[in-house]
Amino acid sequence: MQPNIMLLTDSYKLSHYKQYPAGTSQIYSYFESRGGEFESVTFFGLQYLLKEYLEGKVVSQAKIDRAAKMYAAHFGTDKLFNKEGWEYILHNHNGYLPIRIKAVPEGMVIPTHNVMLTIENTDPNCFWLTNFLETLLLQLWYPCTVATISREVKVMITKYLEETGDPLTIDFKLHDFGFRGVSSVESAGIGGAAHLVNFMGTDTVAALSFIQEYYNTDGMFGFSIPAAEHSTITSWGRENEVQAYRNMLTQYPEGLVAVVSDSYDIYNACEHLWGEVLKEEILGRNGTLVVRPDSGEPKDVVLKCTEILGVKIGFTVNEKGYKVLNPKIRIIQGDGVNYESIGEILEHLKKHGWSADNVGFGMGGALLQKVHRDTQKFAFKCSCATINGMDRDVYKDPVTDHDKKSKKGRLKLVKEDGKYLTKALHEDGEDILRTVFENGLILEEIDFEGIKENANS
Ligand code: AOY
Repeated sequence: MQPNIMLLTDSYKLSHYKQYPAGTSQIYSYFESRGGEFESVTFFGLQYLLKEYLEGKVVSQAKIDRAAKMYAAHFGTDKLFNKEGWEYILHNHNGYLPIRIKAVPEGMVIPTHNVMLTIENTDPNCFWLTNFLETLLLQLWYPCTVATISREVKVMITKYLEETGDPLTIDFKLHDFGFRGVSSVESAGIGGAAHLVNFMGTDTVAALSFIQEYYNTDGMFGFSIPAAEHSTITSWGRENEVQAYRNMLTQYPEGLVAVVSDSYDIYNACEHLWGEVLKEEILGRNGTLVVRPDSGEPKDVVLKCTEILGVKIGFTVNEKGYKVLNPKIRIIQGDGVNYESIGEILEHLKKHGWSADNVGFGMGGALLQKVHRDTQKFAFKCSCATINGMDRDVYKDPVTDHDKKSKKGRLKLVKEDGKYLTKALHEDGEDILRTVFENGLILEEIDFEGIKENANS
């Protein structure tokens, strides 16, 4: 079913058009992160929202009639829904939204507490429309938060690679395992794409078509490899575990192959099955076997597996003084992985002389689902209202929580001496915010390659 913009909001928004002061002709609002887990956030996901929900003729008489009927039943009265307002947009703007949106280019990393997006009505009769769109636009919190976490993990792993290994391997160090743990296919596409702003490894196939559909490309931005799951190992029977593993090596004779190895005893699998029975097949193979533990305390299990495989398959010491397993074998940890445990695992390996080169990570729930709007405290607030032709600063500053204080006036984002700053629109400095949407049209698009470049500079 086609989206109906009149139905994509909170119920109370329907009653707001009558609540602004008489003489209101413009409402101007902005989007920011008011702090949270990390000090900077990656802006991502707006072009998807614009293309999916806001671009073009989004108002028709049929949609108005459907919304009118819905709200009459929902509220028990047909007095609340602003039917005349929407018919005004249909008749005077051909159903195109009289709205202007300015935003930071997607992929850019901005310190919290700065303006990232502004929105205002372009027709004075449609002052009520600006904040009607808050509900939809605030959902930007999700792709921005996922891209932010993924980037912070990238920063941390890069630090360990610089100290103990090869930083050029970073693109495949964090693999997205999160599809099954998210609340919908749509969230998998959005969140999975947000991860691929920073990395190149994913098992979330929904992200691939999402990027192609909304970010102007037919390119491939996520890669994966053959990998076992428990059923493909345990279906051979407990006594045939080694045959199940050998089958993986023979079915995929070249390149990377990952094998979950904790079905019965991960340490026995590393020491005797991979480390003895199958050792020559691993060493003779033209590629890399990736052993995947999937239970236990992550930092202990990863270290112990690394130590066992080091003894059994061999290792060298790199120029940074850290041990690196024989390149025919690596480890991927996907269980219990989050920002904290990745740091613990890498620190534990380092403390015992092992390079970060030995390990990759799969992250599911902690990447795509264990996040919420307050992880980075995203907010959308009105900062300016034009009333009887005069601009008024609009803000909140609750005595009960001054962290919820909002900005005042019309805003711009500038970079001065290498630092991002939010200023009044009339002050000096080139605005980093770009007008991406005006009167129903997308004025400027970006492709996924451009987003990755922004994220990297
Ligand atoms: N995938 C790297 C490629 C993917 C996966 C997906 C939940 C992979 C496993 C692996 O090596 O082991 C969803 C759990 C695992």
